[in-house]
Amino acid sequence: VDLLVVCDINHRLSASSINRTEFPSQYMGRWYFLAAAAPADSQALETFKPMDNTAFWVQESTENEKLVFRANVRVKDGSCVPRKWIYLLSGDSTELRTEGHPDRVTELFSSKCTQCVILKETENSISRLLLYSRSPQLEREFVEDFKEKAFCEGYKETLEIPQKLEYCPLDT
Ligand code: GYM
Repeated sequence: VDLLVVCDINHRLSASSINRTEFPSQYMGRWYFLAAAAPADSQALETFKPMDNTAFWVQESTENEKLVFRANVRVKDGSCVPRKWIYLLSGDSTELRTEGHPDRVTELFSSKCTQCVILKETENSISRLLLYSRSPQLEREFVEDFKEKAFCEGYKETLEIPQKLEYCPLDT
């Protein structure tokens, strides 16, 4: 963020508009990864730098309290790298755990963009914010709002996902 941001209450991360009654059904289906933020010099964004774009597909598992997250990452060299994670739901909470990553906690926050969600991933005191949208294109004000919120929460390094190449096919 290279402009002056006066941080105020509107920049705080909030989960207040997350519909807990519908949870998690409102998050099923297709998502696009648009931006990420991390503390300066944390290296937490390095993993995303070779990426051109990533589409996600979220579905209920046949097992209770589990969700299947599939992704197909378009790498800048043109290749497609499919990925899959199992997320574990915990009772009434909107907090998620990742199978195979016992120290990773994922929290959900709302975005100014109503068709978006912000995820906060924390693992061993390192955390980062991730912005996902139902649409691959987002108005500038929503990307800027994400960056301002991130900046004001101490995540001073941000990365926008370039999306210069086509999306890789997503098997559903
Ligand atoms: O390829 C790197 C990737 O972005 C790393 O991030 C993750 O592995 C987190 C999974 C992202 C899931 C995106 C789906 C959109 C959010 C839906 C929220 C679901 C809550 C039940």
